[in-house]
Amino acid sequence: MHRQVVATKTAPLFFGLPYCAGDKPEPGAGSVEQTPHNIVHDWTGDRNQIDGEIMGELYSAARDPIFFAHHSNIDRLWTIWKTLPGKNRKDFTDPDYLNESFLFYDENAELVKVKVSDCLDPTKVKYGYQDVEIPWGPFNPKPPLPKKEAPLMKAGEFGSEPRLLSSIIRATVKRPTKSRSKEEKENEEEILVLAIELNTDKFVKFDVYINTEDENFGGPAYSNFVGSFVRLPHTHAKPMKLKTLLRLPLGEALEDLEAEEDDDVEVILVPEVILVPKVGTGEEITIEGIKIEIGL
Ligand SMILES: [Cu+2]
Repeated sequence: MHRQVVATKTAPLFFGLPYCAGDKPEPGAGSVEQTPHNIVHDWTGDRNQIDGEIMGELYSAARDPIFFAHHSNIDRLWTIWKTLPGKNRKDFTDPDYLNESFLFYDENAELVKVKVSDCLDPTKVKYGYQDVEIPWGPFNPKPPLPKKEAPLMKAGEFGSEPRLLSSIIRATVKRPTKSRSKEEKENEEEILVLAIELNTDKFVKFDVYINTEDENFGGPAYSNFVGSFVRLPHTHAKPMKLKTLLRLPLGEALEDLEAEEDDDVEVILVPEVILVPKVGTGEEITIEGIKIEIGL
């Protein structure tokens, strides 16, 4: 939660890349959509009934009462995100987004049109959130794996050939710049970008770590963890191959790992099939490329 909400400091990284009429679908989901949103749909669903009436299925999710608690909490996280420090924690301002409208029936059964811009300020829709402690606000990560004394083994560049993510992928990725000032880091983020191809009727999850050789990865409590990719299957539409991006902020993890002066980053992709072997075939997803860029 800390990496997905606190360390994710720009709108495109948190909400996802803008999707406009005429664009290819799913340009790249943001952290709030993937984890916590998608993964909670999966955890409260049932993968054994993947085409059943479950939380992990787009068409039936809202038939489960937990759907409404889950989505209310996602809205709450959105509000919390906007109050955290940082100049790039703002809603999108593109008029295409603000003027997009949806039709609903109100409490008098009258059809009403609601625009996105009507919903961005919770006080306008007459609700607010209780001020509660955020357990994942401060982050005291466990010590990096491995410890700083030993030089990190380099895996070598990813190369230009796509690779199936059926086992762990390691790659050395060049950083476009290093030793950035505090102000530069506040203006723009250092972003790991993965180009992905997947099958839309399959559940896909993998975790991303940096600068570790340990096979025991440790999980998200370690500073080496930078984020996850989670996509729910859409089994009621025609299955197709989909190209998308995963974009993860590296800034905070590089600080935690004292790796800000390094020329490159070791990237480790851990598919869920490795951690939970009975899930998936390991052939749901292909990584087409890995790079690091500076931006929003
Ligand atoms: Cu949802």
